[in-house]
Amino acid sequence: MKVVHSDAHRRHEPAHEVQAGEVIGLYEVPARAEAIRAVLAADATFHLVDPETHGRAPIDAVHDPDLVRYLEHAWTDWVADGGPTTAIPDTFRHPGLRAGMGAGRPPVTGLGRLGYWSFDTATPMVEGTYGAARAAVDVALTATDLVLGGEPAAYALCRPPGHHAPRGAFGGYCFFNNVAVAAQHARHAGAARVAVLDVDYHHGNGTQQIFYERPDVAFVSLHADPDRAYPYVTGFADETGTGAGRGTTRNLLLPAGCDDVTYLGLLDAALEHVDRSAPDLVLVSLGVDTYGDDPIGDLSLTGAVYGPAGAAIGSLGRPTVVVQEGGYHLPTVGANVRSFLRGLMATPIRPAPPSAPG
Ligand code: Q9C
Ligand code: ZN
Repeated sequence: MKVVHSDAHRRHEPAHEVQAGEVIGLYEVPARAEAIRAVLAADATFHLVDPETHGRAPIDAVHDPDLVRYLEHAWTDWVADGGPTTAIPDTFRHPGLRAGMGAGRPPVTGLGRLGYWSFDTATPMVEGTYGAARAAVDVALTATDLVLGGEPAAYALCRPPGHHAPRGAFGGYCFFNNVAVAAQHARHAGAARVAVLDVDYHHGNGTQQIFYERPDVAFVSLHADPDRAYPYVTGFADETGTGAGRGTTRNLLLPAGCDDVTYLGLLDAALEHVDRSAPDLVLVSLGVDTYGDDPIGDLSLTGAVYGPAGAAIGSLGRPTVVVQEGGYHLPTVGANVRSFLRGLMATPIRPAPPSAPG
């Protein structure tokens, strides 16, 4: 299996994040991606390849172009405003602030703009962040091109992750929604129907928001109940899509302490939704923060779950792009990703249908 990877992620290394009002060490560290890469590089089943540059157009097709333009200049704005070496906002665009008064005008200072486009304090930015975020999109797009070109499956080692970024905001360690940009790119390249299966511990609120009204892109997510877990305000079972996208979104909730057997049963239920959407291409948002020892998760999964989980997804028999999201337990993150990918490869997958210009 081909593994798409870029070194650009290393320059996204903020000093800290703010969680529940406290300054804490970063969870979403460069060592995560380095650990995954080292484990896969040592296994002859996997072949590392560089991403190809796709430019800004595929990102603008999914995100508010004003957000993309903001992120491009965010660091320069921040420095011009006298900000310190790690940028974290202190004032957010809460809908209640201007309720009934119209949209107003976007702020002009670096600090003001940061809170205008961000939705949390967990997503610090540094000088190398924008380059890393752009490279992560290229990693996802290149892996998608490989699968559209006939590879049965490919792995995008994205960092920073993407699934929390909606169309017009960033947060949750995510800047651009890598998997959503890849899904839209696949549609544009000729895949008639695409499904995103999100198995990160957290709800993929950004991906859900981007495709909520879309009949052609299904979103199925298996995650910790938002009544106890980030992002708290999305990911409930009664969110099933709207308008033309009615019924194309599905959320399945995991209880605290969820074990391997319960998990694999719920994954099967999620896979029924994926299969029913009859996708030409499946994109998996893979987070291994579902692991029992993950520092920000609360499930009880063991390392033995990831092979069978990958195999269950592989048994759909559909071309599959795996996109890395979360997973913060450094000693096991590489092994768990490897187990998942090897499980996925255990079942033969039909190649994607030849792509037609869309
Ligand atoms: N007390 C991803 O896994 N902080 N993002 C949660 C919980 C933000 C996770 C705080 C977690 C973001 C891609
Ligand atoms: Zn997560």
